[in-house]
Amino acid sequence: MATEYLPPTLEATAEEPTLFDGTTRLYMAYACPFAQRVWITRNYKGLQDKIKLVPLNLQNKPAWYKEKVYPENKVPALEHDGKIIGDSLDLIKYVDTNFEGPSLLPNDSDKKKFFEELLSHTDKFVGMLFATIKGDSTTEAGNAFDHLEHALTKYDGPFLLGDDFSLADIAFITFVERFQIYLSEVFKYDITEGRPKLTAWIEAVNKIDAYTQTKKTDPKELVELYKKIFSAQK
Ligand SMILES: N[C@@H](CCC(=O)N[C@@H](CS)C(=O)NCC(=O)O)C(=O)O
Repeated sequence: MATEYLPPTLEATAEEPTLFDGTTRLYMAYACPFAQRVWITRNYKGLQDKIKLVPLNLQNKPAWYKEKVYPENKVPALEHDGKIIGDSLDLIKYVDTNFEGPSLLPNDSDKKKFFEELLSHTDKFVGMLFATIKGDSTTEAGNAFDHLEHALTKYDGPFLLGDDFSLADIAFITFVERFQIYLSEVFKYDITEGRPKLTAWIEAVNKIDAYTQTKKTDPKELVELYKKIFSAQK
């Protein structure tokens, strides 16, 4: 897969696009783990020419985004067929179902059921990871990664639903990417130690171009950002 040209991030002064002109746009931020889920899905399905990336500076967003595009003022949001759809977990399913390209969900009904179970666990998983930033222990994050290690035994990997990369992997990897770095930098904690399935999963996902092309996390910036979020919440 050729490396895609990534458009520049829009600041507050950026002119608004000609909204609802038939162009499908993914409003996102390169550093956002939620938006990255949809970005990976788009890439995997080969939709680089069909879904245009519109990266926003979250610290300095253009006013038209909240006023005319997405009143929740969050990313990701997708402009498609004259409407706006938000929320990353809804969006990865929407993109998989409503666009061409290889399917990211199995036909197998047991796997589909397990997929829904995994999806319903993602918020808790993410909450447990973020608890580490607020506290001074890795216990909760460790429990979250143990859960993932256990989930990977269900179909014996390498991916969460077995042999094939799917939306389930996409839902988790963007947070695993960040917390693998954060926990290593701040706590010298290696999430792969004692977790062979998780180790193999991370390796397998890192062979998927659609994912590696979205990996933009800079360790120093990440640690600074997460520490800032924590001090703002204190
Ligand atoms: N539940 C939403 C969460 C999206 C979210 O929180 N996005 C963050 C960026 S990573 C955001 O846009 N925050 C508002 C802001 O930073 O102004 C989803 O899954 O899409």
